[in-house]
Amino acid sequence: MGPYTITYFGVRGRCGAMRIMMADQGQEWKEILIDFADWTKGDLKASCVFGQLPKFEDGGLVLYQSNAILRHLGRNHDAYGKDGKEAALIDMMCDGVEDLRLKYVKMIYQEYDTGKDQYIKDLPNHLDKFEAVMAKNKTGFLVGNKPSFADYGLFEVLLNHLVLCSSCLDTSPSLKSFVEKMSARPKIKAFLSSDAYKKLPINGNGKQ
Ligand code: 6SG
Repeated sequence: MGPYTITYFGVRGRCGAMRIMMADQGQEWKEILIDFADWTKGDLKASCVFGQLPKFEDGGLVLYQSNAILRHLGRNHDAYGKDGKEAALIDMMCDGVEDLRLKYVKMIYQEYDTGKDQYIKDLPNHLDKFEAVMAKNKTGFLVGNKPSFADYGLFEVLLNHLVLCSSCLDTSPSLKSFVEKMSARPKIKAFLSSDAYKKLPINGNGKQ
């Protein structure tokens, strides 16, 4: 396994969850931060399978697509359930997190000024679904009894939503407790208070 390298823009964006996951798993990684001027030259873009970042390297394995990278880390670090059934449920939750992330990203990048208030009003409808799963499982994680890659994804997207609206979890006690417990895990706590994490904006357009 490894060494791991992330190549991405200087934002949390699509790498937030994988960075938190690697930190929590005690895994070190290298960062190559790309500025937009270099990106527009086009050479790196042309070399990326889908013309996009992040790019993730695990030794000689080169991966694109942030959720594929999270899954790979799940396999490498035993964070993909205890059997096939748990793995299927974790996949399902990861896709649910992706749906929420896409709504968030659309609002941030395309309709922040006109759509933010409505987005916040609609948010309980989306968060309720995760609240129900979390409450039902009773372990403090989405599936099984330890964090999976879907938990890191959910955790990171919830952190972003708390910046958007600090009261957004007030009616979701299980999610609130999940965020508190994940934030208090020693390696996550250390990472979230590091300069490497704090210096990066959440999104590429400065909105949050
Ligand atoms: C952008 O969309 O940062 N990749 C992005 N943009 C550049 O030419 N499905 C995959 C996945 O999950 C989505 C990848 C994602 O991995 S992420 C990409 O490659 C392109 O398409 C969001 C992000 N946005 C910031 C950004 C990049 C270019 C323009 C806006 C850096 C920040 C501002 C300027 C440079 Fe900027």
